[in-house]
Parts: sequence; C-alpha cells; structure tokens
Amino acid sequence: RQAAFRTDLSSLLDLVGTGKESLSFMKRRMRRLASQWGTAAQRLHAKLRQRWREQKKILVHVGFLTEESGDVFSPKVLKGGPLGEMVQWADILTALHVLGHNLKISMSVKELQGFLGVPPGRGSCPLTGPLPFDLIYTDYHGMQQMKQHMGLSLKRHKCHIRVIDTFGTEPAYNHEDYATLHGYRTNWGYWNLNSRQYMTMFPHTPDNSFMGFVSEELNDTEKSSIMQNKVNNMAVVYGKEASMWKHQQGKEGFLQILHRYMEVHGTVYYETQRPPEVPAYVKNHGLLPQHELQTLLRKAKLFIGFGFPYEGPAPLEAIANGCIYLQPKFHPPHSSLNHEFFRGKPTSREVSSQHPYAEQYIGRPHVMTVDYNNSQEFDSAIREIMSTKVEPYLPYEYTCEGMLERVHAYIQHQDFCTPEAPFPPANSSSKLGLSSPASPGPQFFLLPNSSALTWAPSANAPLAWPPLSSLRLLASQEGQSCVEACQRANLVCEPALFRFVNNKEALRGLEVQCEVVEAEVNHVFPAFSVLRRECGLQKDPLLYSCAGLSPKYRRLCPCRDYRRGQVALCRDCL
Ligand code: U2F
Repeated sequence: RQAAFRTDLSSLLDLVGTGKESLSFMKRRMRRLASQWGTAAQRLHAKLRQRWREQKKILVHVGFLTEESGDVFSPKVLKGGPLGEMVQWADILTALHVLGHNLKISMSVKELQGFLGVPPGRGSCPLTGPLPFDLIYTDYHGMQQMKQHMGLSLKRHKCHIRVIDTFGTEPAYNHEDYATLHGYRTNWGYWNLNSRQYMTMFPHTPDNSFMGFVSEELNDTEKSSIMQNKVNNMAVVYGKEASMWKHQQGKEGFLQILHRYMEVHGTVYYETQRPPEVPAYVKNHGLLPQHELQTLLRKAKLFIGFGFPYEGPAPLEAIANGCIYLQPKFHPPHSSLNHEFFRGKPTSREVSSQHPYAEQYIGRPHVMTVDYNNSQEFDSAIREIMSTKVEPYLPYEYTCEGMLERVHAYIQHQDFCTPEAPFPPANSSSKLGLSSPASPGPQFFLLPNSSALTWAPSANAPLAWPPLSSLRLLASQEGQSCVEACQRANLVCEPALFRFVNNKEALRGLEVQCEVVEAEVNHVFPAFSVLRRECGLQKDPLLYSCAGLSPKYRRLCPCRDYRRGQVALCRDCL
C-alpha cells in the first residue's frame, strides 16, 4: 500500500494516551508544532513528485517511559529533569504519522505483548509466527523488555528493530563476542545489531543512523522582527536544574564577568525559594513551558552554556531564535574514559565542547566555543557577542521537512533483513582499472578522483544504499579514524559502503604494499601497516566501524558525499 502524507495530527494525539506528565509534554509539543509539520509534509510531497512510498506497519515501544523500567523521567518533567528524550520521541512519532505509516504505540510491557501477540509471562520463543510489524522503534530499555518477553524469537526478528539511542553505540561495543574479548562490554548491552540500527539525537558517529528531532522554523517576517527586537545586553543561561549551575562556582567566576556586561536570565526550576546555586542578580523565571522559553530566547542576544547538559536540543532552539550560543571548550575532551556522565556508555567518542554539533556543524557567528578558564578570552567573547548581529538560523536537518525527508529515506531504503551478496562477486571478472569505465570486461573500476578513489560501477553494479556513485575511497593517517579522515576531505564516512572497499582491489587501488593480506575480526580493519607491510581485511561485517582507530594502522575509509544541511543523505540518496 502506498503511504499518503497526513497533515492532521488528531488521530496521533488520541494514540499517545494520557495520565503522565511526560505524555502531556509530548502532546503539547505536537500541538504546538502541528502547522509546521503540515507545511513540511506539503513541501516534501511536492519534492518527491509522486514517488512510491510503501506504507509500513510500525510499532513504537517507548521503553524508558514504561513503569517496568522504573520511569524516572515522567515525575521530573515539571521539575527540571531531562526533556531532550521526550522532545525526540514526540518528533519521531509525529514524523512517522505525517509520513502516513500505520502506527501503534506502546508504553507498557502489557501493551507490547498485546501488539506482538505474545502470551503474557516469559518464554524462550513465544512468537512463532511472523512479526506483525515491518519496523519496531524502541530504546535500550525496550530491547531488554523484548528480550525478556520474546526470548529467542527476538533474534529472528531483530533486523526490523531500530533503537533510539541518544549518544550512540559504536560497533566494537555492539558486537557481543568482540566486546567481551576486548573490554568493550557495557551495561547497555551488546545486541549484535547492524550499527546503523541505532539512531542518535545528533550526527555523532556515522556508524549509527542520525535520527534527530526538530526545532521551530521562522519565516522572513518573524526573522526580521526578532532581529529588530533583540536586547543586546540580555543573556539566558542554559540549565534548567540548579545543579547545572554549580560549574560556575569556586573559580573567580565567568558568570561575574558576564554580569558586568549583561542582564542575566535563568529558567531554573525551584519549589519555593531561589536555589542557592543561582546568584541573586540572576532574573530567574523558573522552568518555563516550551513556548514561553521560545519567547524569552527571541529577546535574548546570548544563550550561555555552563558545560552541562551535554548535547541537548536547547542550543538549537536558541540559535533558531537568533541568539548566539556561547559554550565552554573541553580540553582534554570529555569521554567515557575520563568523565562520569559518559562512563559506561557504549562509545569512545571524544566530546570537545558542551555541544560538538553546534561547534562543528554551525560555528561562528552563531556559536562561540571558548576556554572559560581564560577570563580574557571569555571577556572578549562577550563583547564580541554584544556587537555582532546574527540572523536566526536552523540547519535544514533540524526542520520538520528535513526530518521527514531523512526518516522517509531510511524507511524506504534501509534494509537489514536481506543478506548482502558478497563483493566482489565470486564469479566476476572484476579487476582494478584506472582505465575508462567504458572499456569492455570488468564490472568495477577504481578511478582516481582528486584525492580519493571512487568506484565507477557498470550497468550491472550491485545495488546499495547509499548508492555506489557516492563512494570515495580514502586512506586515513595512522591513529586517525574514518570519521575524521572523511571529515577532513569534506566527506562523511559511510559504513554501508565498507563492503565495497574491504578487498584486495581497494588496497591495490591505493597502491598499498602488502606482504601479507589477512582477514581478521578487528574493528579497525580494513587497514594496513606501512611499517610492517601488513594488510588486514575485515572478517565480520558487524565490525565495520567508522569510529575505530589504531596508532599502528592506516585505515581504508569508505567516504561519501552529503547534502548541505542534511548530512545523513548523499546527493543521489533520495
Ligand atoms: C539533554 O537533555 P535536556 O532535557 O537537559 O536538554 P535541554 O537542551 O536542556 O532541553 C530540552 C528541552 O527542554 C525545554 C527546551 C528543550 O526542548 O525547549 N525547556 C523548557 O521547556 N523549559 C525550560 O525552561 C528550559 C528548557 C539531552 F537531550 C539528553 O539526551 C541528555 O540525557 C541530557 C544530559 O546530557 O541532556
């Protein structure tokens, strides 16, 4: 069945249920953004020009909001607790609904069992028939619950699952045996999924799929009225919970410096009295409903982060409302190796500032990342901010249309259920050629293309998504990951294309001297050691990793192009 865009959210709102603050928060958000979603649906519909879109049967099981997982989030919705996850789930539900899919939502284990048709209680293999859904979106809590109640049948159906995973999971941590042998086991589990089945809040590691969320988009009239009404000496502090303010205590105080120039506002939750962490000169509005926070941000010139929370939605909202976002640089960067918050998370990613996406994807003039311990640097940043004019800015990938486009592409193209054919095909006459693709015989060629090599597939090239036309093969430096190597070349690492560069032809194309070529289970392979003239290919496709790096090896990196403002998609990806 063809999926038809929906612009009316009322049936979705009925599905979401009632009785918890988290659900009310999500519904308020859905209602507030309803007209933006409607417009976005119309635009995407026009852009896709009647393209066939299959309607999928989708179950969304929000594990962290179930009573069975303890639901620590709901009671804190009105008390300064995390809202980022609720923002994202609300937007995922809306996107799936607007794209026209057939949606079921479960927020308890009982509902989950009902939808899956598994009998109550636990069993080793209770789901004998086919899975009644094409896709299941859940989170790590939901995975645990499905394991308990579906037993072994989970394994059979897991290619249909997508795990919403805020900070991301790298392949080495996801692979059960490898994680166990090499010290990558964490409490989040090692589910042996394809790493692209994990979907993140920001485009962290390209090993995972970038799901994201949305922020409000302004039209030109709204933009210019905001710019006219900006109060140049008004700052809003990022941090709705008092403990987030403790970072500014002790030291001689960047907040003091800020206060010298600007009127400081906060939206810190409090019960009866001002929290002691918040200085008396701060105008604290208390925790605000989302739309009132937007109003405050429209007037403010500066939105300032103190280092926590990491990587939330609020800075994007601030920048979208014309604020400059000022944040601390972390050196050394924070990671699961040196910081409590990230400890035990299934990623080795190094977080270079409070909000690396804002730093790397947006940057100046909207974002300034400075060393807060250097009062001179801080002082001059404040003065620069007060005298800089900026327009409200929202990257396309965080607009409703951008999110719909991306989720549409994933749903139509990502397939983790069909086994991939070996490459190069066993019987092919494929050879490496720097010759013209028009010459007879070989099916695949490696062509030098500026600094990278690219496959120039012939008519019978294997189907892939992203398509082979987007592939650029690069070798990283020693100790450099493919994430970084591709980024340096203005490309992005594409794990789906590793299988096309995991071969001797690719090594030869890069003119690598190999005395031995061995296939191993090692998350930095395919790679080569210049010194020892050793080359290694990847034996287990689950371990293809953009994030992997080793000082001993240069890696073979499948990079691809990307659309401006939509890094998840290559030029020919739609
Ligand atoms: C992040 O979670 P947070 O909820 O702390 O993220 P924020 O960026 O602070 O903002 C989430 C939403 O809270 C809203 C605001 C944002 O959309 O509009 N809000 C509000 O409604 N009223 C206010 O007064 C202030 C903010 C991240 F998202 C999580 O994944 C992490 O677990 C967490 C910890 O790093 O940080």
